[in-house]
Amino acid sequence: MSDDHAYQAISAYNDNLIKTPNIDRLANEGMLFTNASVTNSICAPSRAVILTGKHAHINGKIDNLSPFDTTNITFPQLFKEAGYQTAMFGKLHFGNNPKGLDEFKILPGQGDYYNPKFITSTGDTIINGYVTDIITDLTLDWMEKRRDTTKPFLLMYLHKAPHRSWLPANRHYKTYTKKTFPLPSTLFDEYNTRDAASKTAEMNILRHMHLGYDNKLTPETINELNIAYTGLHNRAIDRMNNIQKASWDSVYKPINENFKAQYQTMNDSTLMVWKYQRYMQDYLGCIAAVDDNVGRLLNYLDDKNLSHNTVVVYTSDQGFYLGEHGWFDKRFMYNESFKTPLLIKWPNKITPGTTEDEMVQNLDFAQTFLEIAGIEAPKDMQGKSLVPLLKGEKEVWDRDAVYYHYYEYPAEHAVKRHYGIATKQYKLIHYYYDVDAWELYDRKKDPNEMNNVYIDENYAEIATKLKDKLNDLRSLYKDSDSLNNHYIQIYKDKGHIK
Ligand code: SGN
Ligand code: CA
Repeated sequence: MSDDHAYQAISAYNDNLIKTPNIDRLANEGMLFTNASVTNSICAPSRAVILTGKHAHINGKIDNLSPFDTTNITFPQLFKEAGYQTAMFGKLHFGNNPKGLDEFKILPGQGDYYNPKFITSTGDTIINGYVTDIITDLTLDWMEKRRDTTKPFLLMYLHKAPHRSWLPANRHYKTYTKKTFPLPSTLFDEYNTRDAASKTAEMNILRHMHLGYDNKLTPETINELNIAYTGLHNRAIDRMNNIQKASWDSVYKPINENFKAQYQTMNDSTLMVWKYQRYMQDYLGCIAAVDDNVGRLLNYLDDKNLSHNTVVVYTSDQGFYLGEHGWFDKRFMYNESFKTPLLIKWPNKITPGTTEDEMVQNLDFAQTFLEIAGIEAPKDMQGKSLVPLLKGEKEVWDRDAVYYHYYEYPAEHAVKRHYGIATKQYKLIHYYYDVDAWELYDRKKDPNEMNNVYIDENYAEIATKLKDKLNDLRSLYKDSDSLNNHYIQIYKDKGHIK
């Protein structure tokens, strides 16, 4: 799993931006899910849903800020009880250590790209190097030296990349900073048909992405150009040692010089395009290292003759905006952050090269993994095992809608609280708490979700039906207005809102 990896940046889904031959191997040798989504598009809540098989309102982890309730049963605990050897390496982002793992080495919070610190069961340690390579080194070290070959294993290999603030490895920033990427058709979206939530969100590349922190202009450049200061200096860069920093400067200083030379001639639109290109260069540069390292791990499995009976799953904690609607970040129920990559390889069970467009969610992962391993899933898990889909038995799959609920507001990026329902054809979203607004999209006619048709008379009947269905889903998953109020009250108690 990686963090904030948009499906648009995996060549098995879309090869306009980057080639990811190693991740693509999982699609070529297994199944590519084109309609996989999350239930709440933000990091720690997504991980909690994956681990517990329960929606956020049930497992309690509604946002990145609240603590994870460790009385929840997580699937690694069940694997361990069933005799599996279990291990986790990389980013968890929970504030507490994982349960049910024989060994873990995890990053504190978001973790760092360069010379990162790791939390282990025996204390903290700083490891020199680049985080994506290190997480793989730790994983392969465990596989090679401490894996008990008499037992089956569950390994959670969790990248920090490509999370903000996007610091690529030296071998990748040298090439990616020279590239130019195609602009998304909705880069200059002005949110005309949408409700206030899109207009007030703070994740527009032109207005909210920081020239310093995100785009790597130095404080000196920003001062010299008298730019009203937007964003802190990127402290993550300060972790580099002298050699790493000298290499970084050899590439990023010329970028600063080049920006200085053109700044006076820039308008909003050219500045937007410049920021988008800088964003893509660093973001995709981070993904290039993820892809290299996925290759290392897959090759290891091949070399040790483990591939034939190992299930490999690649996913992200959510999707991400790569300039669509002018945005970066996630949180909204619109496609780019609602959907998440999902590629699964299961030799002799999945027909290689299959594409599956059924609506599946991260909510389904725990029950899927448990069924694959022949372990009984607790009755109160809320997903559905994907095993029938993996085996090509589509006729037993009867899901026609999925549920979504985002909570973290007021907070960074200012995305309002909302819940909604998606079917293959439509998406209905309700923004609540400080607003009461509905949006409806015809996903088939309007795949970019540019036209909110909620007030269009032609869609009145559809809207009513979808509202009924949304209510049914809320009852099925035991969500309610009183739970909304409960979680709002927690923000009030903590002083996040008045
Ligand atoms: C950090 C980022 C945000 C991001 C959240 C959540 N800001 O706070 O841009 O939305 O993480 O991301 S930063 O200034 O610290 O880079 S998540 O993937 O962990 O949910
Ligand atoms: Ca994330």
